Amino acid sequence: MRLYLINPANPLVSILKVKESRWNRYRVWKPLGLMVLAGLTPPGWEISIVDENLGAPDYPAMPRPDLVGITAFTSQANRAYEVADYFRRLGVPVVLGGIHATMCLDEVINRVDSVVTGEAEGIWAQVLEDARHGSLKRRYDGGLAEIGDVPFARHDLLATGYAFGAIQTTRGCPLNCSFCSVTAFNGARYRQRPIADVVREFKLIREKRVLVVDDNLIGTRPEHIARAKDLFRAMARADLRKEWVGQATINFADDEELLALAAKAGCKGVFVGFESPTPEGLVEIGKKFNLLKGRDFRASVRRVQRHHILVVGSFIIGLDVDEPGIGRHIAEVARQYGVDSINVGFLTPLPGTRLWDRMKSEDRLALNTFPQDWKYYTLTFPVARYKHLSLDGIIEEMVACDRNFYSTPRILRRVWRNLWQRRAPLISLVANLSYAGNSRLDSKVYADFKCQQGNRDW
Ligand code: B12
Ligand code: SF4
Repeated sequence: MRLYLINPANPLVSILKVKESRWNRYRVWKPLGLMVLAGLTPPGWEISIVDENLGAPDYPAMPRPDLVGITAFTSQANRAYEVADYFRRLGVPVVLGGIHATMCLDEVINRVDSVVTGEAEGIWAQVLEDARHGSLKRRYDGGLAEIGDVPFARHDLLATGYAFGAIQTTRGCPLNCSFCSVTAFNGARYRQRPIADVVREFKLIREKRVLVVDDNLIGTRPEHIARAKDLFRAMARADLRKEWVGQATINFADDEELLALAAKAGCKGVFVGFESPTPEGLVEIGKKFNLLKGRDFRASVRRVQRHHILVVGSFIIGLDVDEPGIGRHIAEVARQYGVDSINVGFLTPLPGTRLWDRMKSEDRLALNTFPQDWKYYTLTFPVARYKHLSLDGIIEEMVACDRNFYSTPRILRRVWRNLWQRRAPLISLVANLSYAGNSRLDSKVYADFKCQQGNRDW
């Protein structure tokens, strides 16, 4: 039985534009969900993972599969449906799973043969068995997996073409920020994989550099942090010789021992969600965690950096409290914090989030012809009606923010500082050049976007 597992591309996602900005080569990440699905697939199935992000596959030239499984974030849904149509026309059954299928079941169910909602660990074997007998059900629900049942991802598949390997060590997040899908999809209970499994799986990864995809690597409570320390100790003891980057909340900076252990385990960079430069903004999105009394972001960033770990700050433009000038304000605040690079997105109501419910009920989804408009739900396009910012206005804020933070002298200053302080200067250079290149690309993309969308009702 031949199984294709497909990750559809969205041509509007700028980090996939490798030709236009060669630094993006280092930022095409592996579709870990499909590698885990492959790990769950019993022997007897011949598996190919097709990542369209590596280039357009020639499906007609490929052998006919017996089953196709497609994954999709919301921004990939349109292409997922095109691929599904192609294979269904050939009479090949198509199963769609992942976050979009879970959040938009009613839309997805009419476009494929079968939908799997939730995490796949508890249900995939059943789906395959039913497919083998030609008796696929329309819908399966995997719910939340027992964390000890997460298999090793198939790191032997997709072994070339990427700068980074990928692994997951925890699932879920208790913080439930209003714009984020993680709590709705993976649950509020923070689930940690057995440490021995994580260490053994790390050893299967061929790349020297690894992305730890966890949404919140260390968690929020003392017992989470204690487990994170145990994990880092075990990784250091195993002498993995990997360099890795991950995502964490700012409490990562609160514990010197944790930072020292993370660095010893190979941590080279951490992506931190600051989200808004103002307390009002943090209250609006429900990230009160960042507001804990006495928090000094600049000191926190410094503490992380002293362990030779880069800090990438993530921010959002378009909150109800954001007024003209927010773009420059974010760039300035990020400089004051001293972060090594920033990633700024437009506030985007993603289905299944509290933000979606609120904006939809207030009739503020400007791009609302679905499924066609999903391709713009990448966080790199304004898709909603923002309280104090027009369509032109919010784009200008984004451009001003990028120009300010990624001006050539500022990039050079940051990279020089990284070199001087022995803080992953190469990764910093690539991250800065890639972000800067993409913001230049984005300026062109915005011009086209405004031509196409400007006459809609904003
Ligand atoms: C790593 C990651 C990325 C990587 C992507 C790597 C890749 N190609 O997969 C990068 C950095 C490129 C990325 C980009 C984006 N991301 Co992202 N990303 C994540 C993150 C942190 C982890 C995903 C992951 O690997 N999980 C681990 C695997 C094992 O889990 P999984 O993929 O969910 O798969 C399980 C199930 O879903 C299911 N399953 C999945 N696919 C299938 C298919 C079938 C057939 C079946 C049966 C089951 C199944 O089985 C798996 C095992 O249980 C998630 C957060 C999260 N917790 O999901 C956000 C997340 C998926 N990203 C998100 C977003 C918004 C984006 C962007 C649009 C914007 C951005 N700038 O971040 C872009 C879009 C990229 C695009 N191509 O369109 C949102 C998506 C929300 C939504 N409704 O779509 C999430 C949920 C984060 C959030 N804060 O809300 N992302
Ligand atoms: S944004 Fe980060 S902290 Fe907030 S719910 Fe999502 S994963 Fe958790």
